[in-house]
Amino acid sequence: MTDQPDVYPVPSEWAQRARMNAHGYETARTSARETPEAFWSEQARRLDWMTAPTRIKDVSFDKADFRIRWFEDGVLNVAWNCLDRHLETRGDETAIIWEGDDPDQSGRLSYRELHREVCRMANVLKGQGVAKGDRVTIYLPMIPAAAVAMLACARIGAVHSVVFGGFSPDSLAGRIEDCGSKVVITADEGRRGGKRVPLKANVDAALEKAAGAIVETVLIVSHTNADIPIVEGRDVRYGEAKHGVSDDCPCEPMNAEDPLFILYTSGSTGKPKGVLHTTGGYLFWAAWTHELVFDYRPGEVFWCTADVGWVTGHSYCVYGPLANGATTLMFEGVPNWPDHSRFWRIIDKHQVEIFYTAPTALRALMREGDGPVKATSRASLRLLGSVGEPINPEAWRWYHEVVGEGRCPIVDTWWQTETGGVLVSPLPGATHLKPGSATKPLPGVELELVDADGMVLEGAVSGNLVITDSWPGQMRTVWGDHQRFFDTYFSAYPGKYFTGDGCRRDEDGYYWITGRVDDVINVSGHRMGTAEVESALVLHEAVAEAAVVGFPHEIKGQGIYAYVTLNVGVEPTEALRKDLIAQVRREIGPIAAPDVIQWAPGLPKTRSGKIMRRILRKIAENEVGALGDTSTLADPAVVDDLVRNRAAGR
Ligand code: 6R9
Repeated sequence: MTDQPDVYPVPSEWAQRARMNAHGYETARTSARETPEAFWSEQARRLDWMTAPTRIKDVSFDKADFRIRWFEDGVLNVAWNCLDRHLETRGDETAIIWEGDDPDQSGRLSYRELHREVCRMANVLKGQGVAKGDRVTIYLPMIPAAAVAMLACARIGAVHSVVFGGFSPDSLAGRIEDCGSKVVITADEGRRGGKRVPLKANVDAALEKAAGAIVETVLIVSHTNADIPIVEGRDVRYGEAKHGVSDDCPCEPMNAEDPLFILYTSGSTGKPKGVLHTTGGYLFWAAWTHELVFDYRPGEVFWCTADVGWVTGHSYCVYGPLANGATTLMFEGVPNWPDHSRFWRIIDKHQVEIFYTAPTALRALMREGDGPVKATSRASLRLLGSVGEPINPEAWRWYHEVVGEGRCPIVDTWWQTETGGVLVSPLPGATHLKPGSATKPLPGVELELVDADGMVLEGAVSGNLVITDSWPGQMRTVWGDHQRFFDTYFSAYPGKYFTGDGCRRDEDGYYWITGRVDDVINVSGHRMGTAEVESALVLHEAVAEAAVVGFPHEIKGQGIYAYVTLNVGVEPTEALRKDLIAQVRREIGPIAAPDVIQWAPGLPKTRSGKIMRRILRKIAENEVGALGDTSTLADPAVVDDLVRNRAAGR
């Protein structure tokens, strides 16, 4: 493309009309920095408190007195904030628009209807013995029942753990056991791209495996009406259970620091961790950022394409929009089925104003050309958003020019499961855009770039991204392992939260996230720990050792490249390769399936036995001319072999 601008200035109508303009941004940033107590106490009034907080912020990232508490003495209920308080003003307005996988299926729930559904499910859960503080695992497709289940838990003070429907029975089992759920809420089946997902069967398989599980009840929502076996005494059909219950259910008063949910996410070591978010700070952050970043106006239709199994679905399909009384769209299907116009058709069908998706989806659609986009109108669109991984400038420009017809600002939002909501993003009325940059931190977010030794880097440089002070939406602990929380995020650079991301800051102070600097890979916007994939591979009887790295992938952003050393006497065959891929799908889920398996007679190791991933990454990236320092290798011949056989392995 020729003469593409590097900077896209804020359109003048946005500067005039948006909720926050450049002046407002500077003022808020200064207030948040200089008078945080007053600033956050004022902002937190957007929530409806049973007891308003007077103790606003109590934080220390230091080892000696490590603590993160926000709005500590405040009392509130999340379901009240997302439902009850809207009934008088917008009870009959649409809370959720549901679009099924099948384009002929869709529906709407008003705030009043959603409220009633949530109260019923809350009463059913109570009837099953669920009380404040108990954990409930939710394993559902993208149907309104998923939001209902989350809010029903919040209403009675139960802590939900949503598990993505694409995860395997094994992954589900580990998550059920780890948090000790009493109840699992699932559906007979889900639908995705015309195929059925056997959710209930997966729950059965998971519970057979989870020896330590204490699940008493499996609550089954019927969705496809598939024939499913029922385990007497354990399985309860929700459709039957809800008949006998009242649609009145009082909200449990919750302390701001009481847990709201656990969400498992991958890290560089060990099993996925249960990220814990609490009631007041999380809900505030989801609601505040939803309004500010997306410039949300009452009556608008907001569509976040993420699944509720990911944090993006928690904060921007459910909690943020509903706390703001918005209309949120939930889509069960996939962007490329029945055809590549599906997203754009949905936008026209439901007159979506704000659309929020992931770069991987955009790249996949972009490959199909402009035709499927241009076949639709998209006139309702006002603002576009991106999340999950760095968006390459080419995809950004396509999104801006073709999807948004040059009319809609793009908010490239950087954040993490751990951060609860967006931390770095343009504000559409305040920030000039640069394709590929998440631009600047929101008010109250204090970033630094540091080098490997923790030296603070000034000016236009690259380094590791850290955050020097807390924000209300920050995670509070790793479920069951507070020490791991501290060690993972606060030990690398004492007194600072380490994001795990590398980042460049340019001469205008704009931030450009360059990707993970730890052993986490980002596949289609989904986080995957290399250690998890390795564990799944070595479970196979043919495998002696495995090392997994990421490599640049045109559509997925990063792909999974596995080096596998077989046991002595085992022949590498095509069948074995398929078997290993199937094994990973079974153990973790389809999203973790390796794109490449290279047979490796040996892995490059240091003399102390550490695998040198840096070298494996270079080989996977086909940068074999730049392997760097190999002098610490125990056996350099191993590398020559891997380089020689690289092509053969793909
Ligand atoms: C919300 C979410 C977090 C990791 C994060 C970073 C990457 C997310 C990004 C981005 C560049 C963006 N990431 N948004 N990188 N630009 N706009 O995705 O949470 O699944 O926990 O992933 O995703 O590497 O550290 P999560």
